[in-house]
Amino acid sequence: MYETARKVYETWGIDTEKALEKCGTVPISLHCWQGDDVMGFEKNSTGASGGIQTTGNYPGRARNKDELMADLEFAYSLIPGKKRLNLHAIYAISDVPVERDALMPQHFDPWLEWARGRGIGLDFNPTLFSHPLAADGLTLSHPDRLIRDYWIRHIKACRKIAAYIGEKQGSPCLNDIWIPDGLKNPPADRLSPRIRLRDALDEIFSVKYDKNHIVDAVESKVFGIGLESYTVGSSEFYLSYAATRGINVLLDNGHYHPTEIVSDKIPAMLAFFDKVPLHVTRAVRWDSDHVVLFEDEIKEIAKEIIRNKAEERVLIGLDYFDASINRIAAWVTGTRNMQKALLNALLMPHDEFKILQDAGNFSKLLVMQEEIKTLPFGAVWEEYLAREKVPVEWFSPVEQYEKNVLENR
Ligand code: RNT
Ligand code: ZN
Repeated sequence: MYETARKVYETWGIDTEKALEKCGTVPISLHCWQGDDVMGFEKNSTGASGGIQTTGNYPGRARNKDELMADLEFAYSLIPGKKRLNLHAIYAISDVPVERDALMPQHFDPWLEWARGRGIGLDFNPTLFSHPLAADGLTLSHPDRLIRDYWIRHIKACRKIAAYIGEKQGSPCLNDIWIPDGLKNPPADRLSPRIRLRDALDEIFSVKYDKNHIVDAVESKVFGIGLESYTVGSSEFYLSYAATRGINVLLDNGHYHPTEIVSDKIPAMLAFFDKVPLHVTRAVRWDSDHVVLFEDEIKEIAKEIIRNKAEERVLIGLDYFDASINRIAAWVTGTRNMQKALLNALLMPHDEFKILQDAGNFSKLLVMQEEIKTLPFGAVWEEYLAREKVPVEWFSPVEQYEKNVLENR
């Protein structure tokens, strides 16, 4: 089937061999928090709060580092291509409880060791939710100086950890700052919290690190659960902040109004920013964090990365948490779908399409863009899986793992 497909693509001037080779080199950062419903390893953790929520109660959640590492290991064995791992600060490994503003690089040494042996790069996130000092939905923009200071210290600690990880692993570690800050009901003052956030960030970024070790990013959103009327860290706020401070904006495709599309934001950002980190998710009517599927917007996002040759500038990470299905199936299918979208984008004659656009030949462009949708993509995808030595049919092993491992938890 692959040989036939290769010939079909050849008539379109597309080299499937090149596409297969390239696809395996584009890293995707898996979010560790899909494995345990964003619980983390802190004692007495009750799960995600701060405008986000995991729904579902599927059995088998990873309850500690050994279970999470084992589940990740198994998931990775079913996913082709180059993988990274995205950690949150609440996944620190320590025998004694550590306050978040006292976290240190050594608390992530076991993760570094785990990742190094598997050729996996790490990314990082400060955790400014699921904590008593974030209970009223305000952190860096809190009117109370002491609470702001606590979170400033936390993020400073996290940047130090991320820079340490980046240096140790020899590839920059993304440090993505997302805060829940917002209000449920109409605000009396929309500006002061933003000034406080701006100043807190300035204090955080007054510490300088080597850009080869850390990529600093801020992540905006529209609203969170229970914080529907106002979000301090809005898109305009962070875009302006990042542009004036020389850092980056992370685009989470669940964090915009439903008719806004991140695929269009990527090239807009590429015109100005060196790096464009992503949280790829599936937003069902709102920021619902559903598993990524092989659907139109994911395909468009992948096209913007591939046709702009931005594989090294767009940092692909995933961000969803579905506890209603087998969590490993959620990881594997979401990551595979992102890879499918990349391979799909690699199998398109982008240069020819650009020529048609510039020549004003919109009839031919439209027709070609539609014709290409029914080329034998599936055969090339299966060849990719075979070369990456991962199974085409991967659900039976997941069922086995559920029976042998997850059901015993
Ligand atoms: C929340 C943001 C944020 C979190 C993770 C757990 O709306 O998307 O990225 O999902 O940090
Ligand atoms: Zn996100």
